[in-house]
Amino acid sequence: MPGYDDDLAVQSAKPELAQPPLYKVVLHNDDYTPMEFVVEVLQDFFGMDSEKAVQVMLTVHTQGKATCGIFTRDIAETKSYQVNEYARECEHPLMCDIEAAN
Ligand code: TYC
Repeated sequence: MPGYDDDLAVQSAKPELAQPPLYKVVLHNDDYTPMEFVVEVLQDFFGMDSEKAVQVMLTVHTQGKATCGIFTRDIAETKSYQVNEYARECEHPLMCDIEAAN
């Protein structure tokens, strides 16, 4: 079959691409940030619908922290930075950071 050997050669020469390391963006509880503000942050920065945002906010409130999303390092760092900047701008002590996911 014309091209058959060539296709095989291309396939077996294809290098395995390593997956990039992933990082969790983690939100921490505090006693002062209003629940509504946290829900707004989860919707605006992590694209959650209101039901999911309330669920994650309540997990942080009751468990102390929760994961908001899992991203490559650059994106996780940027999200965490933007959340912290926005919280400070609004004068809330809300804290976001990142943790290795794997
Ligand atoms: N514990 C806060 C309160 O009772 C609510 C809160 C939830 C704060 C999640 C931070 O990441 C947080 N108002």
